[in-house]
Amino acid sequence: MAHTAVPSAETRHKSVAEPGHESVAEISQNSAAHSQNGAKAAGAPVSFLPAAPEKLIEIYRLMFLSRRTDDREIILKNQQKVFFQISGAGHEALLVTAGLALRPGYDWFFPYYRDRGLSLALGTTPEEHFLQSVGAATDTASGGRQMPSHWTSPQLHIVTPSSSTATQCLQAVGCAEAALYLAEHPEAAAQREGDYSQFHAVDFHGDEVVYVSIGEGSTSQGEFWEAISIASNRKLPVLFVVEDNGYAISVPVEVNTPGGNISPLLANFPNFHFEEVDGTDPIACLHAFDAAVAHCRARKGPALVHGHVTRPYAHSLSDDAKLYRPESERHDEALRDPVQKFQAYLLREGILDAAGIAQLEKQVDEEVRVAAERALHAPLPSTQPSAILRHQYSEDYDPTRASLATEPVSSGPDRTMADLINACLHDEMRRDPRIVVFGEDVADCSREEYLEQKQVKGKGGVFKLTAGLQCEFGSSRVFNSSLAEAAIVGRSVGMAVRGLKPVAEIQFFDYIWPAMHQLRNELSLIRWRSNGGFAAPAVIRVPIGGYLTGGAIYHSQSGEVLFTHTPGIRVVFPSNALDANGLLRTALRCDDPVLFFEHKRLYRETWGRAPYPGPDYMIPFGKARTAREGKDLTVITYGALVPRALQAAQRAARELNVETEVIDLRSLNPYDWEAIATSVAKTNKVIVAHEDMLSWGYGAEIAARIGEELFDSLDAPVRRVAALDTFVAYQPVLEDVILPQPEKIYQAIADLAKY
Ligand SMILES: Cc1ncc(C[n+]2csc(CCOP(=O)(O)OP(=O)(O)O)c2C)c(N)n1
Ligand SMILES: [Mg+2]
Repeated sequence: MAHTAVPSAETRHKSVAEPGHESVAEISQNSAAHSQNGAKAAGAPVSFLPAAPEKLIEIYRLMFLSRRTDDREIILKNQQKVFFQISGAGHEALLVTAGLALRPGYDWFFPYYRDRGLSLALGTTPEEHFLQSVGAATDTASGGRQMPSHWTSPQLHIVTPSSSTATQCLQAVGCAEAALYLAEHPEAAAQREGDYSQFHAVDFHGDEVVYVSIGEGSTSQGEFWEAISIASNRKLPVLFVVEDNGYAISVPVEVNTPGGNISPLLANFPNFHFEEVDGTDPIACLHAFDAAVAHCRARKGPALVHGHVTRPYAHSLSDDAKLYRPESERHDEALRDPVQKFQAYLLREGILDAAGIAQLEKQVDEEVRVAAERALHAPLPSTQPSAILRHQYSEDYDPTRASLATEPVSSGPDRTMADLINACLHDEMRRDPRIVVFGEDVADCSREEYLEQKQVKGKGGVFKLTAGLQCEFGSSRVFNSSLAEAAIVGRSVGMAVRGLKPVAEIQFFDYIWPAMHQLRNELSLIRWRSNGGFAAPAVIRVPIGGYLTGGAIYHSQSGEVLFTHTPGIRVVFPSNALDANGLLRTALRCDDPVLFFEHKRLYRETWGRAPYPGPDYMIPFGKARTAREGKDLTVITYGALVPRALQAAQRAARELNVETEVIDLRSLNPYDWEAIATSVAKTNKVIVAHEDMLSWGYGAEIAARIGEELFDSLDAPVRRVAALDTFVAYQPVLEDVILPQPEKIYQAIADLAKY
């Protein structure tokens, strides 16, 4: 069987060739000299062996290195020198052979916490593993932010993982989509000065494979099935590896998986190559991975290798398997231990003799001992808050800098917010070939022939915000996603990590929740948790809000505060056409992930229309707009409450002779504290108004900070105007009472004016 070309063991593991270390070839030679078994001795012609003896010895060395690294980490944990341990024990044969079948720094990797063997086979070092165990400043994966066993290496293309089971599957799908996209659009690799692409070189080869692994228990997650389904449907070069150790912590496989075996359940997905193997047998695994990788490289579709492995060390060091697995079961499993079995195989086949094994193991033990020792003396991370907060956002591109602001080059008639968002998308897609637009219903028409034959006009979004994009830029750049919100955001993460600029749409804010995991635990965290190693500057556009008359519970929700409470993601919420255009352009050019809220009620409002401002109009994030000047009182607000606050302010001027200043925040994270402070210092009275519910709302933070920092400027208590603490009801008379109306803002102004 032809082996995929992989960097040699020596290139991946320089330590092997260091002085005092024998190379695998030397161990093989030495062992042959000792061997009594001439015919099968290493160095002799061994055409009946499944692979070159050096390769088999290297597999054993890596398996043993993986096991010993775990063993050493367990000792360190017991000595309280490290703080967590989860092992790859029992998974080594499957993972090492996976690593050797793939190309580090060429293919892409989305592993999970059992993949020590893969990580070592790809070229990470035991010292790097221990630096993560101790949480060192020099931990190359995360600088002390992530637990051990969260392998990460930009150089090797090992993408920063979280601890969430299954989220990695959708990211791998996005990464594979990027591979196909870049092969079709090589011009997208170009870098431009002055936007995010300047800082993200893109590499692609046309036949790279994306590896993702998962435990058998975690295949119960919906995100796994979404990933399988999309990879199958789009024929993506994703190599899925299911590491089936029979347990998810204490839950046996038959509880998670109908029939107790995932393979037959998957068998009908089209375009896949499936392999089910004894994952404790490296020879069987080698064959399985060779076939699976070849299928992916040839762009025939995805592959899945289901390996049956063991779990000798319980789930983690915090788990005691004796509580739920009887002695007999653990004993039977021990007989399948991959390291012991493969050692016996090498001896039996005469590939290594006892002295050769001893020499190899001694060398590995020494390597592990030295690596651990060095890590224990590594510097700890800085505890300065500024250092802790580093890499939450891009250090290369500051989307708040004042110099981004441009003057509109206005021309033509007033246009709606919907028009100017659509115009911005057209402009930026023309400028930036890395932009890919997708989501539910965003395409003009998935069945292209209907468009080509001019049988249909095309849809372009339920609110028509993306209308005409597919017609202008083609179906590889603008396409409908499957109806799966976690997948929309997870794929965005994977594409953005590869250097694309995904612009995804969540159809209604009310349905963002399936994507919450990907937004909260993934998109916003990629840069910080990898200590700046990876970034995912995707833009997620989300129609939001009520005042729709009949929108009811599931088409009227707000909840932006849940995302302003998530570090790492920019949150933008324009109130009018011009701001929407300028802020969206900043979002598309910047280097951070952005959640771009578009108020549905404002899409086509007469208020807030503006002429098209030109293809380079930008507004920096974190700069509020004074929507109305006033000297007596300030209303701080955003979104649909801007026009409502303006109505209330006009009435207050007319009826009460009170001049109200209205500050439109425009972006909620970051927000313009300076503008708030300046206005409050001038008016000494302040109302914070928003559409979302009152309690725990966005206004609570602003009001608290005003109380803390601007107390001396206040002539009256800070007031908040917001929705009732409930969802928006269907019947308009109920909606009118639940959501804050201009009348309510007016009453608050009137009350405050009395002070
Ligand atoms: C989304 C999510 N839910 C729960 C957990 C807690 N958890 C961590 S590992 C694990 C079991 C995973 O079992 P399996 O997928 O079989 O992998 P294994 O640990 O056996 O290799 C659970 C429940 C988590 N990390 N993420
Ligand atoms: Mg398991």
